[in-house]
Amino acid sequence: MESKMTEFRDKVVYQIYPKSFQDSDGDGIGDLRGIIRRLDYLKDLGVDYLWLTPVFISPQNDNGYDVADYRRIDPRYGTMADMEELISESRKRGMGIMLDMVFNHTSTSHEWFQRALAGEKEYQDYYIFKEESPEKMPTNWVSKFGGPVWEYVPGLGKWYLHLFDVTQADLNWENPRVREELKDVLRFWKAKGIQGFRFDVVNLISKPEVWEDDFEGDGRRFYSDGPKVHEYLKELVRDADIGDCVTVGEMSSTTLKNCVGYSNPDEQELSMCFHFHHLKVDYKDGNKWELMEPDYRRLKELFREWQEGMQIGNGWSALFLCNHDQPRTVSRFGDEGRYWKQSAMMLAGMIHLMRGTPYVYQGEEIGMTNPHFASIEQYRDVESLNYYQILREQGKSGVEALEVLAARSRDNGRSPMQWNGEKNGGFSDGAPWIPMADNAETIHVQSQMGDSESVLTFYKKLITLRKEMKIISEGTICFLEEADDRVIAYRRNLGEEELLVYGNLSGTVRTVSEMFSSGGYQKILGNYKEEPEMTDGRLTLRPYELVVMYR
Ligand code: TEU
Repeated sequence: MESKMTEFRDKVVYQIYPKSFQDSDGDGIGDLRGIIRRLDYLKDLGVDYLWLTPVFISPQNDNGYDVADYRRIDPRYGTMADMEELISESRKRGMGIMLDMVFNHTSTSHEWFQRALAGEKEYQDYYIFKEESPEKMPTNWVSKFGGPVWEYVPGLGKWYLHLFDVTQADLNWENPRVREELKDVLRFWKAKGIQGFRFDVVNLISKPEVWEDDFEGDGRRFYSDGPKVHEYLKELVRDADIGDCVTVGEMSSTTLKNCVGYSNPDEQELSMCFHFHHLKVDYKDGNKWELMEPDYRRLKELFREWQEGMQIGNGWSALFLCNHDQPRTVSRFGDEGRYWKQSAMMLAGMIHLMRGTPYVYQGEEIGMTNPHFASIEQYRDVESLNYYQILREQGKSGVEALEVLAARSRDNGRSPMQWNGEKNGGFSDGAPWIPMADNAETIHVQSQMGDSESVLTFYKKLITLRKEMKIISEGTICFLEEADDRVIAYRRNLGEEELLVYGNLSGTVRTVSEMFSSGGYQKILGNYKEEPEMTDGRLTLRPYELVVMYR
């Protein structure tokens, strides 16, 4: 089993947000046939798995993370026949499809919830209903999207729990029937040829035994990595027989110890984890809605702590700097201007060469930036729209609130894919469901294809290198002491081989603090044509320079 559970380690996953990837029928919404049309592009990029965020029947209050039927395709995205064709066409090209399983909650439009509302006790047990007077919420917890986590249903005289939107009701994993239903969903998709699963906020599924108010925080400490989460995951993977699929769990406010448990092959839980600590280094006092420049020292410390900690525990990380919930990497940690290209490449190399499985989020491979929305009408995301109101209520002006959204909104990662210089970037013939980024005419796939110095070509090199060099997928990692906050340096080792990675996280020249003797090393990758510069036995890095040495 160990081999099955670890054989994905030299693979690369490409994340598709279908709504914004490629529209094929002119309704402004990306779809499955659009993805099929772009399969040759993805094969050429060299990725192994395509993770699709949810395409199931859904009212789309949270863009599909509110699932109303786990076995049917939402007509906005196409049909089951389209999905089957996507699976087989991908397979022909050597790529597997990974689906997104949203098992912490369902849409309140789901039949189960509707039957619960209609008074069927059996289905009320599928969710977390609490009997309390209408004046008193069961706990004081705050929803991830703002507001309370409880909603009162007058007809039933009960409150139900929703950690996310009010239309996303949390499932009751304590109920064995719920667990059986979800296993069945996995069996259904595996039988269709699905080769992997991403589990949405899966470390939130096990709720506490005692429901109490949180006077220190928003309640998350009571339900993150809950008491039975490891037990449930083991059972799910075993009974649904998905141990031979690649599986990744999205872990919200998790701990290193738990992530080791989720992903150590001996535990027979998941192949790997998404953990987010490194993506909070620009949250002031941990608050996403308070702007702050990234704390690069903290960023490096977190990489070190998690990379080395997961290695010691034989856990495995998903490597990523952005996704559909995050701002664009280059806008956040790099430079959108003069060093756009260098910074996009440096950040890519920095993350891809760590220990773990890299994820490329659509558009990242061409260095897409935040879209620079300037009015509230351009936003679509439920969280952004809620927080715009909350920020206004907290006394921020409209301009200030928009400034926060422009940096933090999840819509930053959701503007449509930029394919070419034509209408709507080649994404759609119709009006896109969300506006294009303001630089769609200059940053696009077509202009980077076949250009040996483009960001796209650099991603291809990184992906090829992973296939050619076992040290990247299997080597150990050790972070190097580095005094400069803006220089990241680490070493990979496998047998006699060694790989050194140096990245300059700034737009100014930096000198690496450790002495470097070039004995036997050769530069195998970088984002500048010139050879690395040396000053008094030390490497000097140009703005956003990445240097990868091998011996
Ligand atoms: O996200 C989980 C999650 O908690 C966050 O990334 C969240 O969007 C962020 O913390 C808010 O600031 C997953 C999905 O990736 C996301 O798109 C869904 O909205 C969410 O679960 C609910 O299903």
